[in-house]
Amino acid sequence: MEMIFEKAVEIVKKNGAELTGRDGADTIREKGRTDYVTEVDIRVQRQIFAELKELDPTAQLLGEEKENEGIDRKGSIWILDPVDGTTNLIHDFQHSTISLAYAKGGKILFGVVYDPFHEECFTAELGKGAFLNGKPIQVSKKEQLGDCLTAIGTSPGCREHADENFARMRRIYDQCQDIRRIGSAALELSYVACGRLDGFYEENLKIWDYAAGSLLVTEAGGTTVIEGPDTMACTPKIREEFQKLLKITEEERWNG
Ligand code: 2AM
Ligand code: CA
Repeated sequence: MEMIFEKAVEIVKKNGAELTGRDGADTIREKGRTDYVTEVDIRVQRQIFAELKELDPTAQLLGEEKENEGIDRKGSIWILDPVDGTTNLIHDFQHSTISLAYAKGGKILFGVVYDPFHEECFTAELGKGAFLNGKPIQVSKKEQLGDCLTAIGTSPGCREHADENFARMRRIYDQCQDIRRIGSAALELSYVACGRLDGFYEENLKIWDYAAGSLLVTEAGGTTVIEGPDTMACTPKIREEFQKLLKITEEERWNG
C-alpha cells in the first residue's frame, strides 16, 4: 500500500479507542430528526483531520461534522465519517466504524473502514484489491437471491419514504434467505466486500457513508450502483434480480 495510505490507516486505527471508550457518547445534539452528533464524532473528526493535514497539507478535508463549502471535487480530498453508526454508538450497540476515503480527480483511490469493537480493519486501494486486517477479501460467490443474506437500511433520514422503503425490503425479504440491518452503511458495505453479506441497499446516504465502503466492494469483485438517492452493492451474479426487486427506476425515483 502507498505509504500515505498506510499512515492514514494508522491514524484511523488510533482513534478507534475513542469509539469503544464512549467518552462523550452521551452528549448528543440533534442535527435533524434522527440525525445525531455526539462529542465523540466531533473529537474524532478534529483529531483525524489534524493528523491528515500534517500528512498532506495540500489535500482538502471533507467530513460529516463540518461545513464542506468550496470543496473542489476534482482536487484531492480526504472524505471522513468520524463515526458511521452514531445511533449505534449512542445506544452502545457496538457496531460503529470510522470511514475514511481519499479521492482525486473525482475518483476514489483509497478507502479504510475500521470497526474498533471487533478490531476489524477493511482497506482497499484502487486496482490493488480489498483486505481485512491485511488478508485479501472477496465478495461471495452466490448466484441466486434465494441463497443470499442481504442488508437493507431503513433510511432514517427520510422517514417520509418509510412505506416505499419497507415495501422494497419486503420484496427482497420474500426472495432471499433473510435480511439484516446493522446501522452503519460503511460496515454493511464492508460485509458485502468480505462475503458475510451478499447485497446491501440504502436510500439517502451521504458520500462519507459510502466512499470507502463502495471501493471495498468493487475491489473485492462486487458491483455497486450509486445514483441519485440510491446506494446498492452486491455480488455480481445477483445484481439483476436484486435491482429488479429494489426497482431503482426513473419512475420510482423520488428525487428524480
Ligand atoms: P451516520 O451514523 O454517520 O449518521 C444508518 O441508516 C446509516 O445511514 C448510517 O450509515 C448513517 O450514518 C446513515 N445516515 C445518513 N443520514 C442519516 C440520517 N439523517 N439519520 C440517520 N442515519 C443517517
Ligand atoms: Ca457519522
